[in-house]
Amino acid sequence: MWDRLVYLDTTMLVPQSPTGSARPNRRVAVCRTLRVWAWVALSVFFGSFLARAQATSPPPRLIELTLDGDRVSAPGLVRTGSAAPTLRLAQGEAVVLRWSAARPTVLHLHGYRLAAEAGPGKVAELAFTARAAGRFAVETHRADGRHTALLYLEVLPR
Ligand SMILES: [Cu+2]
Repeated sequence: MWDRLVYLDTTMLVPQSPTGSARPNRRVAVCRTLRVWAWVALSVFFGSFLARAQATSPPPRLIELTLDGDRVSAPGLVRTGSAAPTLRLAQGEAVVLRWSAARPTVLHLHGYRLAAEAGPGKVAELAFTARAAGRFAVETHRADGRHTALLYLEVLPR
């Protein structure tokens, strides 16, 4: 935040007169100083507001998933027949899907455009806030080009 403030205000810190003379117009200089202080006051105000908002938001829900072949296991999965299981989230919920996989693969969450690599000794994390409601596939993308739906995320609207 301070970097941006300094960047925005470097031109204001060196008052220049509109006529280009070396001696700046006093009213212009005062006006620019007031603008700098207005920026400082606004930055402090919004900075404290942001810090308070971050302090009150709960930590993301961690969901640990294990991939064995194309079979996913995790607490809270809903299975219906042989189709890929469903994991339900509430819209607005912040989650981290932490994947362990026996074989190297890329996990791709459609709709949210998130992907991460998992494999032996490599845990993948898909971290996001479920802003978009709907049903979204999580696919495994293998090195041989095969894409398989492992899981569906259902984000239930509030
Ligand atoms: Cu995909």
